[in-house]
Amino acid sequence: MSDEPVFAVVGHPNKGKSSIVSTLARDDSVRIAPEPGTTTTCRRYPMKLDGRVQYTLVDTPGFQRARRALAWMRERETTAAEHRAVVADFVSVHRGRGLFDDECELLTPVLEGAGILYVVDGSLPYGPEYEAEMEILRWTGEPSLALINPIGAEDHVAEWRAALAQYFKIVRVFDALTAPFEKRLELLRAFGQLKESWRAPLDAAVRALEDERRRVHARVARAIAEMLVDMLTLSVTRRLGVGADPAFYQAALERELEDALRERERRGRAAVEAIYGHHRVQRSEQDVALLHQDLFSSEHWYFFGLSRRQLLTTGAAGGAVLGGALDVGLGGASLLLGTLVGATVGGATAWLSQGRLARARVMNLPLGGKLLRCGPSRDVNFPYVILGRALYHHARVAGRTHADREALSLGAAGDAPNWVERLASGTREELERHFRALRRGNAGAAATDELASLLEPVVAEADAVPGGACRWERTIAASS
Ligand SMILES: Nc1nc2c(ncn2[C@@H]2O[C@H](COP(=O)(O)OP(=O)(O)OP(=O)(O)O)[C@@H](O)[C@H]2O)c(=O)[nH]1
Ligand SMILES: [Mg+2]
Repeated sequence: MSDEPVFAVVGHPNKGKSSIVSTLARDDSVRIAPEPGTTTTCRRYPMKLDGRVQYTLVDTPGFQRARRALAWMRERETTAAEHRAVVADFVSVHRGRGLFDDECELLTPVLEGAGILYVVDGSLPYGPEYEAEMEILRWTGEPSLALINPIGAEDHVAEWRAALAQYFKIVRVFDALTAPFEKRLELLRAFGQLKESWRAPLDAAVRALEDERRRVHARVARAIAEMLVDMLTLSVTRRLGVGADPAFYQAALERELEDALRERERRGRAAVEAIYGHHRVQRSEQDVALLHQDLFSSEHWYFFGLSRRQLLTTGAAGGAVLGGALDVGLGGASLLLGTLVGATVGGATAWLSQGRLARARVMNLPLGGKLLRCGPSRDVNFPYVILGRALYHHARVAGRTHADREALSLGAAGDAPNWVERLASGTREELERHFRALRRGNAGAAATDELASLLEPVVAEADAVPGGACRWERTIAASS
């Protein structure tokens, strides 16, 4: 086989083998469940980055009858030099015959040259029943490392270390569910110590992951910047008939704006999760609410899709243009209308300013009405609420392993301001300048670019807190 590092994750059932595969392969499609016996066949999970497979993890079923399997092997034991051949015989004799299916399945990738990652639960006491498993693995002669994955609250790590050290050169504690990024890299470096030819590819994998993390921060910053610009410039409109009372429609329009903002925010959340390779996150988050403010702009007259101001501008350019604009608005059937208004354009400007043109009827249809606009939000705090929520979400996602299948609960809205308070004062001033520009309606591509580069170090910092997002949460809990 090639020298691409391949590791078989093996052990007793239900000790977090699949969780480790999921976290290290960064793949949230790996099946993980509280019941033992979840994984029944081997499956390879290549970790691809920069267009190539950096390393591969093989998920395996747990040992079921390790003692009986070892007894069979011992009966055929001659010298240590033959151990591996006896294990290979065991697999070829028992494959597909029912009794030792799981043992055959999990030993196959090891006999094909995969490194062994032996997983135990450090929250349960050590017991001799594991010795047969470790002995069989030792007989294969493949490079191996033991991982103590503490699933529960009790701490039996010391006794596990003492036992494992007799079988494995390298023993590490690794919490599959919460291991922060740095800890994952550290483990990959340890894998590189197992076999000389794996060192270089695993060092390269670590570097590739570090480089990618920086690119990820830039992409997250951009996703948040795009969402901010969209949400801060979002408005909804409704065309009302000439006699309609706008007050009657305001509540519905406000709800429409809130729904549109929430939808935009949800898309932003999913985009950030996807950047980190999380495609199946169930998220619960309090909906963003509009702050109390004057969301409704004064009513405009509309005239076939053009605001009064547009019409006035167009009208000033001459009757032909106004006639043309109407043709665009009405399609071919408006020839009559175009001529009609084109001819009277001198008076149209005056008509428009009084809303009279909108009231005019052609073939019994009104020519226009009132345009009611809700949004964008002008509240000075609103951008910080959105940003705070986004940074909080990001830190939680950045610190999340792919083995974590719990719903992502983003807690109370009160968490968000803490995140903004952490911003350096210089950054806050710069942000305020951008938010002011957005309130003035300056939302071009350059605005998004600038905002994205301003947010990049903020995003990176949230990810670099030792202990990951969980530490941040504890700080938030303590300070609130
Ligand atoms: N709290 C906690 N739970 C974990 C950890 N690792 C695994 N679990 C949980 O333990 C259960 C079993 O995890 P799996 O990864 O499916 O274990 P497995 O060894 O692959 O199990 P089988 O395929 O059935 O042999 C799941 O409910 C996991 O969420 C951990 O580090 N901490
Ligand atoms: Mg499994």
